[in-house]
Amino acid sequence: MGKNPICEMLHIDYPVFQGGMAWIADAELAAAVSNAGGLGLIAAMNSNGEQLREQIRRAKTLTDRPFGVNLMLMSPFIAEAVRVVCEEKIPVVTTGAGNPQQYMNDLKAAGVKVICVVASVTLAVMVERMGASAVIAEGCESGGHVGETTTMALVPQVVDAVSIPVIAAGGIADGRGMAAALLLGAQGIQMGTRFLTAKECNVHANYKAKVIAAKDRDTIVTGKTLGHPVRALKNRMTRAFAEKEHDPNTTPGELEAMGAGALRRAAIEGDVQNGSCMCGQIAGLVRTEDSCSDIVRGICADAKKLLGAGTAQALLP
Ligand code: TUI
Repeated sequence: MGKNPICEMLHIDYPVFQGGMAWIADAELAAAVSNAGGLGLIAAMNSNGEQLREQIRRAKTLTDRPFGVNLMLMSPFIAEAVRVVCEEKIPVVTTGAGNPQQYMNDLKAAGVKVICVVASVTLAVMVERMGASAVIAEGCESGGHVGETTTMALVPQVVDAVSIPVIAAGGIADGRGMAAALLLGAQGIQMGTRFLTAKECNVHANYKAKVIAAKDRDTIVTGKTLGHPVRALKNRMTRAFAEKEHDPNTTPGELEAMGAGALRRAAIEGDVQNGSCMCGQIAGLVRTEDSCSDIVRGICADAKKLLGAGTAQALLP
């Protein structure tokens, strides 16, 4: 068995993280991914401190394995979420959609490992200096909030710029994607879209069905004019949003109002026409609803085969 630095650091079997999908990544999904030997993460995004604590305690009843919390830095509840993570002795957090600087000291003082999602080399270097334990280099193929650089271009540039481990994200949903990421120099992967259709994922069935039906060109990025571009499946909502966004008479407030509550509408209520079905470009490859265990083990086994015995020995368990 090879030694993978991310597996060693986090006491997990496979270097596979589940993306911290807002309104979707709950205790059940996180526990299922952790039970499969990967790293499950509860999304703190839509929860206040006490709701997050409830999810954390629920996950603790569902798994004895390590799991983490994803901190969305634009969340109105971010300060409470950081406090609860420290109090509940969560071993690792991932951060996204911003610069984690102001929370870094508290998290590290509480013994929490901080792994930051970055969309640029600049931020990767900054968070390494702040004490991040690893970075997740997320390309713009991802669903949700995206940067501008593709995974193929971003990952090797981040790998060369930092000395901490790099996890690749964006556009990865099978063993081929994982093998490619490892060859680019990443030491692990994070997947959102693939886990969105997992059996243990509680997202609304309409949302899952739309992801499974999606083809390669079915996503679009909207919200660039607001400063937070978001990738989601094309639907009535994204068409209306894109139209408004290109109309010079539209105010930013009107656009913000259109976006508010849209993810909840799709993920919880199942309104996949008027809600936001955030999802990555790799959706076209995701055709089945599988268990988290089949996903994690299957992808690692396929990647290992593709890489060949020598390379695989060094990179995978
Ligand atoms: O955060 C994500 N994906 C998300 S967050 C989210 S919730 C949301 N809903 C509506 C509007 C906006 C967000 C849905 N999906 N991924 C991690 C990620 N972080 N991707 C890109 C970044 C990123 C981008 C710029 C991180 C830092 C950054 O720069 C910040 C700085 O200050 O330099």
